[in-house]
Amino acid sequence: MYAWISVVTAALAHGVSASTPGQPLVSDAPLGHFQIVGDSIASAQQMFLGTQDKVYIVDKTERNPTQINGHPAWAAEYSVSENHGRPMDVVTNSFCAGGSVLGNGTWVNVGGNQAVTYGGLAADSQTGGLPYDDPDGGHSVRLLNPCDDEACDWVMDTPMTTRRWYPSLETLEDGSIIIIGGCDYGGFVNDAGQTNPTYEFFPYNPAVGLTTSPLLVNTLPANLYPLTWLLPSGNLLMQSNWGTAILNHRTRTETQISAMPHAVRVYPASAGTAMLPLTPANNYTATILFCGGSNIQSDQWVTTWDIAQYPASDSCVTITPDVSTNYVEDDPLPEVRSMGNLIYLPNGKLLCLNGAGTGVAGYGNVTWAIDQSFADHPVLNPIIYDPSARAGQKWSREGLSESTIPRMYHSSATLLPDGSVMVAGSNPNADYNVAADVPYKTEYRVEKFYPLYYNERRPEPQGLPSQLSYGGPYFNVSLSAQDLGGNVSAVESTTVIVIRTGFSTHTMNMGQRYVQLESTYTGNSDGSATLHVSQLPPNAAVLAPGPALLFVVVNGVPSVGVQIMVGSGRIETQPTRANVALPSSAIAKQNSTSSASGSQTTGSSKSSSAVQTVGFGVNTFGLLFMVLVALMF
Ligand SMILES: *[C@@H]1O[C@H](CO)[C@@H](O)[C@H](O)[C@H]1NC(C)=O
Ligand SMILES: *[C@@H]1O[C@H](CO)[C@@H](O)[C@H](O)[C@H]1NC(C)=O
Ligand SMILES: *[C@@H]1O[C@H](CO)[C@@H](O)[C@H](O)[C@H]1NC(C)=O
Ligand SMILES: *[C@@H]1O[C@H](CO)[C@@H](O)[C@H](O)[C@H]1NC(C)=O
Ligand SMILES: *[C@@H]1O[C@H](CO)[C@@H](O)[C@H](O)[C@H]1NC(C)=O
Ligand SMILES: *[C@@H]1O[C@H](CO)[C@@H](O)[C@H](O)[C@H]1NC(C)=O
Ligand SMILES: [Cu+2]
Repeated sequence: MYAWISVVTAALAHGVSASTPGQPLVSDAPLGHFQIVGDSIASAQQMFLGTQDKVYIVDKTERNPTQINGHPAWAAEYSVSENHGRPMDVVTNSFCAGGSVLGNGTWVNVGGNQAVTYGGLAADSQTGGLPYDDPDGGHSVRLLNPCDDEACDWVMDTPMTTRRWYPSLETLEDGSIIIIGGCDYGGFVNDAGQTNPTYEFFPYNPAVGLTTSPLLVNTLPANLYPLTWLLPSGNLLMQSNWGTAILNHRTRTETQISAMPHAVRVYPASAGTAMLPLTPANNYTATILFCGGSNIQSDQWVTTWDIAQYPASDSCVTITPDVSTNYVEDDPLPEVRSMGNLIYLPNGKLLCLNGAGTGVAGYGNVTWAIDQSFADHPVLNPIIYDPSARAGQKWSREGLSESTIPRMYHSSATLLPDGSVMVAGSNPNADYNVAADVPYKTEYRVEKFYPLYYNERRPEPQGLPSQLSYGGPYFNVSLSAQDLGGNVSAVESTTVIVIRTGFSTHTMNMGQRYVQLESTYTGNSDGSATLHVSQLPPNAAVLAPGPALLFVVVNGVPSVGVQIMVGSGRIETQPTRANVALPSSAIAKQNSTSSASGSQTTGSSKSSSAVQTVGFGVNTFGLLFMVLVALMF
């Protein structure tokens, strides 16, 4: 039976195939649970998926026991398939750096802190030397070309002209990166004496240089790591402290818009934030979700009161900046949460995990801190947000179990190609600290969270491209009858999804994005089907060029994602052209023991009457097909 299906599938496959995803390596995962799978070597303050199998971890300089080049390692490469870490050398102090990926696939990590010694105190030498040999990272630009042969490492590039501790990065539609904000020498929040309220572009253009952002000037002291998204209009949404602005990065002009309601969302309040999926149904219109954080006024960012026991916010709001400049109330979180990280699942839902019920990000030697942590009451349970659910029903914890590991300040998370979510880090300590009496230790344990679809047989779509363009000819992807669960009607709701997993740090995944490609289908009489799939919309601001994962989701179950290149693979104005019109959707009558096959066509739109007609045909013939399958066993 299975062999027969393979033959049919092979016959349908075309030459455009880059790689056909298989099944996950883990076959009996504890669904809805976290599982401890390995050791990250360095604490995962910053983390991103770089290849199909490798996750890169960047920490601040500290007394990690693993050594590299004669000093502690504060970066690592983690093999997902082997659950094994390899120490790496980021050279300078990458403490609270920012990161993103260029349109040519190179990852960039910028900024950081001065050289430190034990306890996170400033070192005498800012150019290296014992104990940590961590030159000042304030101006640093570090580049990495991810690899699967364990041969790659970070390379220092020309430094920036100003210091940036806690900068935000966002990849732009030409594959370059905007680097925004930060401060000179850090601290809990920013102050007028050390703020860097400017942005610049990488690769650096001296003719453009630095531009001052009025938003950053006006939102001290909580203006570090400003929350930033490239919008499909080509503008950027920037959110900092209680302020919001639209930045036109081409003219370098800014417009102040609505104040953020209810809570501060940026670090250290640290809400969970994400752009909701961009889909044909919403015409690729961006809505950004902010959940949790903390209601702290600008004059309250001082350490003279017990912030660690101050309850976080449960409020969620959205904004659709290309359409309206007002915030809109959304379903609140089921419990208050600071540092609850939002991670896309390929099924279009968002997983919220990590965080604390009281306090905020940050640490220090103050009497009220929990040892050094400025947060307490870790929230251990994951929750899932469904953007398509009705108001009042968006959050769910059904079938989900708690983690055993508090993950608060300096924790991170990323979606993996197999549809699980890797979670690591948490280190509200100035230096590596695993002392028994420290409640929130430096955390090296890596967990995987397994969504409820994880153990289902995954679709194995054939004919996936290795590159997507902005418009142009469509491509065909074949799904076997088995991929469709023995019911060809499943193809009607099948989606093709591109996800950029982003650069995870401080409760943000910079650059994280979910884009559904337009598709139609042809269901074949043997129960298999062909998807006809458009390229991305002819607008590189929908998804900036660079690497991303491609999934096909059948009945809510994703294929194992394959890494593809979005755009030309170069940092340049991306070529765009109209998408070629897709064939109309159609499902052929299914084979039965006696009747010959025919064909019914629905037309390209999924109008309810047309779907009903097809649905009726499929109900009958799908049932017969399944009987046939049963008989063949
Ligand atoms: C990508 O572009 C950057 C900036 O120009 C360059 O440093 C890097 O080497 C390029 N990467 C590749 C893979 O060409
Ligand atoms: C905070 O206290 C720890 C432990 O006592 C010490 O190692 C560290 O240097 C102190 N940090 C500062 C900034 O004083
Ligand atoms: C969808 O968005 C595009 C680009 O912004 C616009 O030209 C078009 O009119 C929109 N279509 C609908 C149906 O809103
Ligand atoms: C895709 O499939 C359709 C019909 O099934 C066929 O007409 C078309 O030529 C195919 N296109 C490509 C690019 O393979
Ligand atoms: C279904 O019908 C098609 C077209 O007649 C034929 O090519 C195919 O082999 C049939 N499959 C089965 C399982 O009978
Ligand atoms: C096949 O799927 C369709 C749409 O999902 C559903 O309505 C129908 O009941 C299914 N048929 C069978 C035989 O399971
Ligand atoms: Cu930090």
